Amino acid sequence: MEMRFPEVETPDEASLEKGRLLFAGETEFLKGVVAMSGLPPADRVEVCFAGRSNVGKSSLINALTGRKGLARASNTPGRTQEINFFTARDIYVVDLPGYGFANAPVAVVEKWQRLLKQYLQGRQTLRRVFVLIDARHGAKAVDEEIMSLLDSAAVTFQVVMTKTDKLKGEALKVSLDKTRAALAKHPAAYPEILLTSSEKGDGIATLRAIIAGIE
Ligand SMILES: Nc1nc2c(ncn2[C@@H]2O[C@H](COP(=O)(O)OP(=O)(O)OP(=O)(O)O)[C@@H](O)[C@H]2O)c(=O)[nH]1
Ligand SMILES: [Mg+2]
Repeated sequence: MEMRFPEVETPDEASLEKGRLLFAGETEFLKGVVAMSGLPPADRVEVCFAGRSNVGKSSLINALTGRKGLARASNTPGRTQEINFFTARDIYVVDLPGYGFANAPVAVVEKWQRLLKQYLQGRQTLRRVFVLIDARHGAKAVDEEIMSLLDSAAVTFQVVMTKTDKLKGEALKVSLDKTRAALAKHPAAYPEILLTSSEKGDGIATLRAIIAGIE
């Protein structure tokens, strides 16, 4: 049977408005966590952004909230070094350290990776993991590893292609098709793929609506 992974269609007006409202208030930084014991109480819906270092996780959170400096983004891979919790009205939005290459000592990177995996597998209220993939590079071995981990833990994830402003039409389509093919092997994958550009704002309203629709 052929499996299809469609792109996300534009949500209806009511969903877009719900998404806009979710991020229209002050999104606050709550805390940065370096150990499982530091996690805030699991008492509300939580979504997180995972992906390789430099893929654009922090930039995407800034784009969602419309606040450029909220999550620290940087050209230096490995910028985000803690599990950072933000509160958008009644939900937690979580920025994660990148996996894969990071400009930090090996022992430090291993410590983050351990924490990251514990968090992804063991957080009861984590409703959806957004797995960010650079539209130019596609899914790499480390992405496959994280997606398999999420399959095993039965945590639903949805792929978000980032930096789509860096690719033109046909190249973007090729990258999207490859990513679809990679997703076919992952039972925990949400079927629709999001195309975003934090730089240009593409896909941001849609992502807000998706997050607002998660219960
Ligand atoms: N052109 C373009 N550049 C982007 C986009 N999103 C992020 N970037 C750039 O990519 C670099 C990395 O962005 P970050 O948001 O810090 O990436 P990250 O995934 O949080 O990285 P780590 O915290 O190191 O894991 C920065 O220089 C951003 O300006 C985008 O949509 N388009
Ligand atoms: Mg970051």
